[in-house]
Amino acid sequence: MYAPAVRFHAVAVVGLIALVAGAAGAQPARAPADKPDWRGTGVVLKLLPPPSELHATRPVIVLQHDPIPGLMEESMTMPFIAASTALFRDVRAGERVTFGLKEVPDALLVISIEKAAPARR
Ligand SMILES: [Cu+2]
Repeated sequence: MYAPAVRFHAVAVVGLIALVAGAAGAQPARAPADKPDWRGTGVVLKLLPPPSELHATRPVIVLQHDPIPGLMEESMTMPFIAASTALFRDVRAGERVTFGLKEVPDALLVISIEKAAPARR
């Protein structure tokens, strides 16, 4: 069963973030609403407009992401809540993307998604 494992992973990540925030001893300076707190790269596995198996009311993107320095030091596959389904318009499952993450009180939100530039050769 795929979904329950993903849910558990999301809970574990939220716990990890709370731990990191607590260890810092102070709230990080908040970036403006449209500025990401972190930037990541990875491959889109699923784009799930609500309602989906992962969330009843919010859009979810499942990403296989590369390490995100300062946030998650390992590559992993995990779901993120997306700020809006409008973010899904220009990307498809299987594509490599860059994305912006913002920490809000109830989620680690994906606030931007762009197709990654083709690899240089
Ligand atoms: Cu992760």
